[in-house]
Amino acid sequence: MTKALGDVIPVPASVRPAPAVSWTLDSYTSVSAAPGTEKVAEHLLAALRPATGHVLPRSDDGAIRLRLDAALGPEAYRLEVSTGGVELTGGDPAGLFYAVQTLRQLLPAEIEAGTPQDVAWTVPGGVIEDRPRFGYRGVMLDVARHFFTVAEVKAYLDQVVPFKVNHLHLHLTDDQGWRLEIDSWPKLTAISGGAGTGVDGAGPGFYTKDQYADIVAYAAERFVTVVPEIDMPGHVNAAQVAYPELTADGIAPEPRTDLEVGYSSLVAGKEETYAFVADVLREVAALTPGPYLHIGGDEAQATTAEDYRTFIERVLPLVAATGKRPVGWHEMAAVELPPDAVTQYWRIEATDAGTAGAAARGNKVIMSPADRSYLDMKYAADTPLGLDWAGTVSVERAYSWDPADRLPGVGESDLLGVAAPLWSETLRSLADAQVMAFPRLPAVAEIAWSPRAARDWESFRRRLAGLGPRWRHRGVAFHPAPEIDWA
Ligand code: IFG
Repeated sequence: MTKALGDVIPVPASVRPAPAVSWTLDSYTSVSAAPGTEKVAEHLLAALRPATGHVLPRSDDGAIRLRLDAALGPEAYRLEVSTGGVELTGGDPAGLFYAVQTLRQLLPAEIEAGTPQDVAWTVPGGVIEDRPRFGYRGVMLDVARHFFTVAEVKAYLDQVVPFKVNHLHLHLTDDQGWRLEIDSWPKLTAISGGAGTGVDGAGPGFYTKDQYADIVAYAAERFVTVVPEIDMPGHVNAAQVAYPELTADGIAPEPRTDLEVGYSSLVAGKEETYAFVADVLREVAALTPGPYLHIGGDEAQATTAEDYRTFIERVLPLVAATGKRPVGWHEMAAVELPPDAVTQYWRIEATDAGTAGAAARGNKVIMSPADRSYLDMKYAADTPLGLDWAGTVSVERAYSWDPADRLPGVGESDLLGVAAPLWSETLRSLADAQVMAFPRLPAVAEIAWSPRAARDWESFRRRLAGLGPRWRHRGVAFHPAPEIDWA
């Protein structure tokens, strides 16, 4: 049964079906890639060859045609299926990559299998014209509480890019562990990045600079920008275990593998603190082609309000000195921020004066409310993994909200976008991460990408059902949420 043209997640901005038209990929199909589309063509072939078993050679008059047209705009695309074939047009290579993601979903679910399937590869006719609502469509992976290897991070990327996600925020440091080697402060990983420094003494270790660069490159090939987070002034026990001079009394604290937060703080009044921060930010920025450096700033309960302000006001210029844009959890708005600073709202209160004040001054906001977008929240009381301090988050709850309505004083034009954090205190494997992320990540991704007016829970839950077979073909673990009539 051929899918409906609009049966895609995120739902496209404009879908004009041509019911009498369809096209079937077969052994005669070839691919024409216009100049500048070669890299995306490789992604297309990698997506289509395994399950179809066809060579899909390049040609000048292929039934599948890839081209660019800047007039469509950034990250936008046009996909036309006619009796003669499929034309994918990108406003830029990223938009063309998103056209490929949409085409994958228009093909039968078997396209996601790794071996040739005996299926009619028919796609429905018509025209899709699509473009993102927000430019920042992110996922965050906490690699500090539980460390995920390079291969696991790449696998997670492969599983989120089908939903047009374009930012990967890596939470690299916390009380339990420090996960990125810093040449000028080698004990950070030598002492606090070892195997078993995760929660419950679990987890492999840390990224060398080459491994981090490998993740960055892999993400970039999929049009995903990496946003590294060095969380401070709180969440720093691991750094202080490695370097006691970063504490008030110079005595190393005990390593911690429990779940408590809010007990550690860098010392705002010590010059060593800023020498440390400057070195770390400089090295992390040098590894990060993307525009953002995330400095955390959350849950600084062990830092006085005055010291917090002193610390943030001294660190923001250190970020600027690296040429990057500072991002921080919304507590950072306790100080007057430089114009390009971005606050990431994460809590569950109905209002937040700091964030609204920052927005009023022109600072952009990334919306990540824990009671909607935190993928580490339990689906329901009986969910084995996850936390529930923000309440439980069903698939419907993850879908049925809008970032422009979330906080008074933070409207559509104040938003940089939306991100779905996955904290890893209770996760011990990639499969654990997948069960918590899927199917709620597609819900948040549709909020980040699709026109608000095009979103509808009944439509989404029907379209979501079709992802089940695709995840099964890919071997992606997911939560078979009872409210979805899985295909
Ligand atoms: N809040 C903490 C995280 C993590 C989370 C788990 C933020 C910004 C609770 N800070 O979310 O470190 O523990 O849901």
